Amino acid sequence: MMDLPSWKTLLHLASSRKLEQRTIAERVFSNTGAADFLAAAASPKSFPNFNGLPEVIVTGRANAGKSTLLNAVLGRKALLHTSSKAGRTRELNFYRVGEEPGHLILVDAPGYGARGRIEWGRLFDAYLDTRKELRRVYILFNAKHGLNEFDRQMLQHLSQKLISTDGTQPWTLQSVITKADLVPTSQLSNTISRMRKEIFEASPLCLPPLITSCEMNPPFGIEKVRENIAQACQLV
Ligand SMILES: Nc1nc2c(ncn2[C@@H]2O[C@H](COP(=O)(O)OP(=O)(O)O)[C@@H](O)[C@H]2O)c(=O)[nH]1
Ligand SMILES: [Mg+2]
Repeated sequence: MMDLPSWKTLLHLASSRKLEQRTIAERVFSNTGAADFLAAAASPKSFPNFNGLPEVIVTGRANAGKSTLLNAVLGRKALLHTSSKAGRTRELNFYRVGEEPGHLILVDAPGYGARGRIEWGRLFDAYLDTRKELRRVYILFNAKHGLNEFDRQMLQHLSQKLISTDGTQPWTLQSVITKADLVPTSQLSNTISRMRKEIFEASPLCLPPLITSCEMNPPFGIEKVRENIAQACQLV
């Protein structure tokens, strides 16, 4: 009979795999200066072609911190336009990670909710339904505001799209809680537990939230987001 690996060996393998994942993610995102804006699409006809590079997209209510998070992930201060005014992003914006031809593409999307527009929703849906390169959707929730009805509807909407009619899963869904710095430390753990539960109730297949803050110095949670993206794109 074959010898089974010991727990010690398994633990060692798991920890060296974690280290490897981190190193690869660091490499993927290391050349921050090379990241670039590639294209904007206001209609499905203008979805660009990047020769099959894997893509991830962010969504969330207006002001959830989508553009800020992508700037942080890219290691850039202002490649993406951020704003305290809601609804500045009206198109899908495509950004390359790394020097040409690039490792992967990040896509910034217009916000949904009271200030979102029907046509932005259609554009986002067309992207989800047709984009072969899509690997993971990141849905962002502001820690200070929690989830509202629009968020629950979006989670349910995404859940329906998660599994295709032939039973395959073309992409995965990952939640992110942003602006953790806006919640007093004493309440943070309660807030996260509550939001995690609400996310699970609306979308059981959504991956449990990563926690970020771009206002902390240094920003919090960005390495985890990078590792998560690299893993979703099967670069690790
Ligand atoms: N305190 C705090 N503010 C943030 C954080 N991330 C983004 N913001 C602010 O939230 C506002 C909206 O951010 P933005 O990235 O434009 O949101 P978007 O509409 O989802 O793209 C801006 O004023 C940002 O400076 C964060 O982690 N902490
Ligand atoms: Mg934005």
